[in-house]
Amino acid sequence: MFNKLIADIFNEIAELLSVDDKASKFEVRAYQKAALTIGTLQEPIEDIYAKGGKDALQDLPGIGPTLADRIIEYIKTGRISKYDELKKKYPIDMKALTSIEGMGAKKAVILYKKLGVKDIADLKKAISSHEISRLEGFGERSEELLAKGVSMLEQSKGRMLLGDVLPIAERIVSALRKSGLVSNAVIAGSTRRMRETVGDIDILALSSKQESVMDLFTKMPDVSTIVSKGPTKTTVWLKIGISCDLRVIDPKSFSAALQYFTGSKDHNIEVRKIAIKKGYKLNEYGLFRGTASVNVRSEEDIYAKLGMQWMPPEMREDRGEVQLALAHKVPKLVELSDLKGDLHTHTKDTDGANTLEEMVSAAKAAGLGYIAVTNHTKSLRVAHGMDEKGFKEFFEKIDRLNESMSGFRVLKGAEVDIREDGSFDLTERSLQSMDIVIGAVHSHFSMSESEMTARIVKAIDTGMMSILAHPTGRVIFERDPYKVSLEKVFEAAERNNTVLEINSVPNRLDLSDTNIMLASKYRVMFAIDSDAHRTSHFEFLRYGVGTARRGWLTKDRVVNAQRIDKLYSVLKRG
Ligand code: DGT
Ligand code: CA
Ligand code: CA
Repeated sequence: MFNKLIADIFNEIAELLSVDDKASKFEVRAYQKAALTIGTLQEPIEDIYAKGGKDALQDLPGIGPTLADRIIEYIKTGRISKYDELKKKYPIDMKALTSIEGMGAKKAVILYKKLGVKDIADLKKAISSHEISRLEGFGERSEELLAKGVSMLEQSKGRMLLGDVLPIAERIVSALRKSGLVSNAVIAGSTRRMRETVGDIDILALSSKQESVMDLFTKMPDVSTIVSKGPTKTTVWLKIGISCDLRVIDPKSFSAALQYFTGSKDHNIEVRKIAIKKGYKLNEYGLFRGTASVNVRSEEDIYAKLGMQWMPPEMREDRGEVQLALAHKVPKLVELSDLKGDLHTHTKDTDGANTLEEMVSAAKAAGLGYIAVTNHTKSLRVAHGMDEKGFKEFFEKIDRLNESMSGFRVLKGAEVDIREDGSFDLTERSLQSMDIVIGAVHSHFSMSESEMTARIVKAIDTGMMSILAHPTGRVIFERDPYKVSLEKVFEAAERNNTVLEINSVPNRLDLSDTNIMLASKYRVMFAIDSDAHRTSHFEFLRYGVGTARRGWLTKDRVVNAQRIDKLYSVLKRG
């Protein structure tokens, strides 16, 4: 399926055109629009072309004859000459450079033109020789920020976001299962534990046809190169940029191997100590008493023999779960199927990609019974935030939609900017008219800890805020959390009945697992939100749920696991 590849190229063409003197704004917009269309198609674009030819491509929104030709060129040759031309003019590693916080396409091109910066290595040189701070429009401050961005990027080396990894791991496992060569295939390691980032993927398979399984695995479309190939363990490098181990396990070792390779290492070490204390030996091959292997059929069996309850993989981080399991006090954690609604979504009316109606039908398809639509407010210009009048009109639209539907409800809300001084950028009257007010920090991230704490606490203490969105502001691999006293924020949330968000966007996951553990010591509730900006984003919810489970949350602590009638009382403000 070429959709994502073509959409990425179109987006990059748009970026390059936007800094090219010869291109018009119109042309830039055309590529962006087409990229959005192609990126959100359900059907492979090559199939659409195969069935309906160029006409079918031109029937897609935002695709005219020129762009249709470019798509056909890619399908036929794997290249787009327009893109090649632009790359010749600007031989810049745009993807790497713009992944740095504070670096857009425009800046990248200026740095290329003025200093010849083509990639991260060049950028590092330019930073250390202080050439950037001397450039007009840059200065010392922006050089410092770029230096910080580079170091964040380097820290991320070798790990990837769970949200990028899990769908690929699932695709590999499902191809193994469908092949008929394995009787079982499962994901283990940090991916199974839903850790927010993954170092490598670990997959276990049960099969008597080791060689055929390994042949199939190394030839999968997701594989780029073979690192090592053997009958019981094969390691490959995947195209997404991460390695993947496949182990074919002997049936009598399967449960022990699953327990072992799920980890974490620290959890395993604790469990092994208990095994030894009880006169057993536990390793990846099995559970043993002396040299005799003990018959175990599942992870539950293994833990039970050691006097322990089974623990969800998300808990296996040696954070006290072993003691809970020994005491048979493992909580029943919240599950994806417990979620009845989503309290943080956006539409096309600000910076979302889909209409209200489209978001509603996607939410229904995701099994939800309600959503709050919480568009951005006017201070957030990049997101085309709405003003009071905009919200009033939009809410009338929601009222009409609610009247026309049964069995699903749209709540009226906003993601309101918490300004530098802790005030909101909408009038109190406008906020009062909403079912939900989500407060969020979107600017001035680098305040001191006491200033940032005062800013957020002041906003919460207005009593106007139902939910605090992404409470630390971190963006994984891109931006550190802002400096803030979470204890003071959680106390304020407790005082005001303000719900804390667990934002499910894969590079946010904010609150994080450990911050959730910290927050759950306070009498506060949590909301697991998708922050969906398009219909496909409801899929993010499972990452939020995974993070909540890693923070040991039960469903009674999650507001959107409640029925809508109960929800209203929890969200009551003022
Ligand atoms: P990652 O890949 O860095 O995201 O994290 P994991 O947890 O997937 O770690 P990985 O791939 O190195 O190993 C998979 C599992 O194998 C790990 O979670 C626990 C187990 N394991 C690996 N090395 C050791 C070890 O030295 N001792 C013990 N007890 N278990 C280990
Ligand atoms: Ca791993
Ligand atoms: Ca591994």
